[in-house]
Amino acid sequence: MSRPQILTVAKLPPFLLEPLNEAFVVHDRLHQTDPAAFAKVAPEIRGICGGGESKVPRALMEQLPALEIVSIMGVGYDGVDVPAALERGIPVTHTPGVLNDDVADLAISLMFGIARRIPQADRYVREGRWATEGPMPLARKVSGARLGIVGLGRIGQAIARRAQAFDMSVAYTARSSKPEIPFDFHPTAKALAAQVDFLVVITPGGTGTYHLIDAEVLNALGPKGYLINVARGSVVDEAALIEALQNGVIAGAGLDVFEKEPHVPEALKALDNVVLTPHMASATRETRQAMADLALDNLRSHFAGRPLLSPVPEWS
Ligand code: NAP
Ligand code: 8YV
Repeated sequence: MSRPQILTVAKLPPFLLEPLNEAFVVHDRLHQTDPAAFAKVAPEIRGICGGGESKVPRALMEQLPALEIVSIMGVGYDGVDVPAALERGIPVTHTPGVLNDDVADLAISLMFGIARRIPQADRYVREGRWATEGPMPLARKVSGARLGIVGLGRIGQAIARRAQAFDMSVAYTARSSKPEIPFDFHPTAKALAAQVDFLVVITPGGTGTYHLIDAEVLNALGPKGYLINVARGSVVDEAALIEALQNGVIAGAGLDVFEKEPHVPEALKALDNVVLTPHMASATRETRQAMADLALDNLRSHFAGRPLLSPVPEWS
């Protein structure tokens, strides 16, 4: 039997692309590189494989009459038009769980990075300023501080567990309160922000959370508060955040995600009270391998007629 044909919609790592090539006939981003060649093979394409930031719009799926599955190597799938897929009975899969540790680790790292000013301190040493200017100004203590988590799902809970080891109090907001979890629930991000020192954002992206963190939330966080975003750039109003950072409305921010990746506004780069990382929260060899394995296994399961390992919740 001929191998199923797959379209990739992201630059996938070799440890996913190589096994994909063994199991399937792979058209690597052909819709972008050679639309004429893509038009010829499009009727045969049965699967799409992409990353958490990939766009899989209705218009792309409409060009693929034989499409049976969309497999995303990432837990976030806000770039996939899930309703359009479900209308045609096409399952969408993602890679939840296997990246919780790394994303939580980076959220905590960004919190320490900005509060203890670690990148700034590194520059201070390298630029010889320690010798000429003496010790750096005092930083902000993290242990024992108040943490607010926006989105207490798989990763949010992993962040909370780590924070407890630093004697931090934990409060949260989410779509619904979780009576079984012993943290204070606040019905809105604004109410939560008013009660904490560090506000960590870890919701999905997409229309449901667009600009959930706006000027009002930042005002509530206040001049001693820090914002950490490891969710999606779309969840934070970036223009409002820049204004808040420039004017001392909040103390600082640690950001792994941005509204127009990979472009980061110059105004943000010019600020000293931010730590910026290039959407790398899950980017360790161990975790990316686990994500790749799960994305591949979902495709294999589908084409072998076995149950999917991790369909998105909308599918169930
Ligand atoms: P999850 O288990 O589905 O948890 C999502 C949480 O967000 C849930 O607590 C949910 O509330 C809450 N939420 C959803 N919509 C909300 C809204 N409008 N207002 C307030 N809270 C809302 O997801 P996860 O596995 O923890 O992943 C979360 C997200 O992290 C992913 O979707 C992805 O965008 C992002 N992420 C980023 C990176 C990175 O590299 N920076 C890596 C991995 C993941 P309920 O519990 O009430 O449903
Ligand atoms: C990756 C992510 O950047 O899982 C997600 O939602 O944002 C990250 O883990 C990406 O998905 C890798 O493909």
